[in-house]
Amino acid sequence: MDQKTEQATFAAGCFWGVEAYFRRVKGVIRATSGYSGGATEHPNYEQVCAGRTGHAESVLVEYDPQVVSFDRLLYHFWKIHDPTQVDRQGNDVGSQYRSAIFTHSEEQREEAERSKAQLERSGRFRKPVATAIEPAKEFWPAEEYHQDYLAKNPGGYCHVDLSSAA
Ligand code: MHO
Repeated sequence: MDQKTEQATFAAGCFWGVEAYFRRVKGVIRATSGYSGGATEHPNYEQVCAGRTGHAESVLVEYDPQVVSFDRLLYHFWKIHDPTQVDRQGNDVGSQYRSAIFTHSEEQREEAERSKAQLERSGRFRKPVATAIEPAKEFWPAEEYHQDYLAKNPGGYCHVDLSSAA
C-alpha cells in the first residue's frame, strides 16, 4: 500500500462507541480499540477495568490526511464526549475512561493544544476541559472481541451518538 496514512489516538470513554464512530468518518481507514497512556505491558481488559494499569481505553485511528485532517478528527473527538468530565465518561467511572489525546508528532501536539484552547474560549462548556494531551506511547490493541464490538453485538452499550458521524 503506497497510500500515505497517518495515525491519531483518542481516549473518550468506553472504546466501543468511540471506535464505531471513527470507523464511520470519511477518510478513516482503520480504527482499533486498545489501551494506551499507561505503563503495564500486554494489558488485558480485566486489568484495565480494575483501574491500576494507568491505561485509558483508547482508539487508534489510521486515516488518509488527503481526505480528513487531524483538525477535523479533533472536531469529532470533542463532539462525541464530554471533555470536562474527569476520570469518567457518563456512567463509566475510572481513570481508564479519562479524556485524552495521545499525539504522534509535534504538529499534532500543537494542533491539539490550539483546538483545546479554542474550545475553552468558545464557552461551549461551563467547566474546564480536562482532556490530557500527551505524547503517544505504546498502543496495546484490545482483545479481538472488543474490535468492531457494536457490529458484533448490535444494541450493545454505546455512549456516543453514532448518527452524527460523517
Ligand atoms: N459500561 C460498559 C463499559 C464497557 S467499555 C468497553 C460495561 O461496563 O460493560 O469499557
